[in-house]
Amino acid sequence: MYWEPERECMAREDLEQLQLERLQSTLYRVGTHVPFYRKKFEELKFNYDAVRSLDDIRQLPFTEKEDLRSNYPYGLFAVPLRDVVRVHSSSGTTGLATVVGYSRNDIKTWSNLVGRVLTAAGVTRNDVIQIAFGYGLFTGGFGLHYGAEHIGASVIPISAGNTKRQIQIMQDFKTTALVCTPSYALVIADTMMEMGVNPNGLSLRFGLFGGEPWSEAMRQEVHEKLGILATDNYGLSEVMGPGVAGECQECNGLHINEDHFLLEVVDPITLEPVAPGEVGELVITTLTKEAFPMIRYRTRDLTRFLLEPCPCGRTMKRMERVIGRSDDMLIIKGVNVFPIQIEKVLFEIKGTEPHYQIIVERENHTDKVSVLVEVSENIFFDEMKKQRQMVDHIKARLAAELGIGVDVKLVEEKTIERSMGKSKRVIDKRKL
Ligand code: DLL
Repeated sequence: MYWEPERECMAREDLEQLQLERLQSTLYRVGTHVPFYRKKFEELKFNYDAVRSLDDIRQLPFTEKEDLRSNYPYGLFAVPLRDVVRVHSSSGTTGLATVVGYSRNDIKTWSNLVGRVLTAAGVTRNDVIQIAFGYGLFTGGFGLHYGAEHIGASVIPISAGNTKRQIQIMQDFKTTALVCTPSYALVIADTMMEMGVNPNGLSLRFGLFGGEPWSEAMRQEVHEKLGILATDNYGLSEVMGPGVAGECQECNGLHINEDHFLLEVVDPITLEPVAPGEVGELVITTLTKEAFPMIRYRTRDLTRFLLEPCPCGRTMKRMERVIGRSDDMLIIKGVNVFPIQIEKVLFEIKGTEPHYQIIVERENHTDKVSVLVEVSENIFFDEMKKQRQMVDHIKARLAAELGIGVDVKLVEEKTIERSMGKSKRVIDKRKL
């Protein structure tokens, strides 16, 4: 049930003391070894010896993606390259790549934290775990792989793609846990149907999904189609990769590995802390990373802390599923809209396929949004009148959810490109 109960169920007071000690040593390390931070601390006349409480972190500057780019490739490393045993990189969808590094201890910590996430979701050494995340510079494949080996599960490092083969292997090797992005889980489920494979005949019990935002409605869909317990897990390469936070079997928010990361939720405009339990941008400080420590990294991910204790007994604070990135937020006629809100509605409507895309264009200086929705064959080939009714129905439901009207277009099954990894939900033609 727990991987490290002595940590995961620690008394709050002890946890905060540990966080403070680890924060102090992290600040000392970056202040002495990373010129970028040394300079920032000097400019601010910040004396890291004076840090006496966790709240003192608010005196520190934020670190942004741009800082990683301008110190490309190794400028922010806190150890010499000979002590780095691994590098990963996030290409991002825009701009230059960023590079992150791990010492031998960092890899151990990482495996351990992913071990916690896997255990919380129900995986044990008796499981056969199929890792359908890409292996490579992306942290998903290797991160989950090392964690799964660490807890003694049997790992199938199949990587992403070749969906029919995934299903064949799942049948032959008796996979019990599937690890991939939630959108790829749906692609696998649909391909199973096409192949006439009944998921109930498989050994699959758990699905650990992460790497991209997904709605509760999508979780239900995956659960129903694959007959598994689907949990969410979160992380980002800048602070480690997967293993930052993950859901337990309560499926109600992600436990943060707080002994290794200090999380804040701030207002993305004022950069001040939001009121407890309010939504804002997640800011993360690493507390144990050796090779690549990060101070107050602005993730751009929006979420909130859940303040209620969790029945599972873990004392580590939970965060709600990430609703989206501030840079994915659409402003339509002045209203803020996240793709996940559109997803929620589409998943609730009968006859739509769980595949959609949002197109944003600019016409006469105003943003125009159209939602392309795949519908099952019988609806697509139905008479015009019925199609029209379907479009009106979706439009009305979207308007009720979002508070503004958007255009809806029905498209045939398989029109929208399937993704093996992170799916691209929004096509922004304004920037082209
Ligand atoms: O996606 C790390 C990861 C891999 C986490 C596999 C979980 C499982 P990056 O490629 O650096 O790292 O992308 C990080 O992906 O800032 C979020 O915007 C998004 N993201 C990751 N997990 C979730 C999630 C990995 N569970 C970026 N829910 C993050 C919502 C997520 N968004």
